[in-house]
Amino acid sequence: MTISKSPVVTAYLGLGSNLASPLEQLKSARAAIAATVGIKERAFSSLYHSLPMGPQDQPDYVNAVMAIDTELSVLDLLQSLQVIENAHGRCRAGERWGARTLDLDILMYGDQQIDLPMLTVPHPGIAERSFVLYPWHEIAPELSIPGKGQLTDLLANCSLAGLKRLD
Ligand code: A4P
Ligand code: MG
Repeated sequence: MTISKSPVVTAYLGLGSNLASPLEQLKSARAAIAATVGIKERAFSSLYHSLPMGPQDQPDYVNAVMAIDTELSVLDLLQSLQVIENAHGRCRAGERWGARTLDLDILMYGDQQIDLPMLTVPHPGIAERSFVLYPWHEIAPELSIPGKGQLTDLLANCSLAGLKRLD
């Protein structure tokens, strides 16, 4: 009997935090993601300071984008990321787009377009979010996003909106 290996897919993840030492949250999340069985880190962007999108009565955010190679199915990847969010004190009772210790979004998973009740990929907010597009472009300047076009073109149409690179 041959046991076939799961195919390896390149995926991109958005990381964000605006509570409880955001810089440390992102560094710790990066380590936890890279240590997950079935995930290998390919690249990690600079860290960026961003103004809050959504309710304005919350602290500024730190954001970054990570590229991974993964053998996990997209739903297993989502579940692993939610386990890591929870381990970082993520509380889901608050308002939409409210403050959070850690938010991990699947921006893209190979060339797949997924529309399920619990998962939309590519992430629907990409085109309007400078805190996603700028760090992402830093690590994947040639990327084409399924259903959305070239990352470079999305970036050209998105203002910085107060985004600042931290390192
Ligand atoms: N879900 C659907 N698609 C995805 C995906 N591609 N990746 C579902 C991850 N999750 C996805 O998410 C709610 C549900 O979305 C999950 O259970 C999953 O099944 P959540 O993280 O619990 O809730 P949320 O984050 O408050 O909602 P939402 O609409 O996903 O918000 P976003 O898009 O994550 O935005 N401002 C700055 N400057 N920087 C930020 O990072 N982030 C947010 C949250 C608001 N303002 C921000 C930032
Ligand atoms: Mg989210």
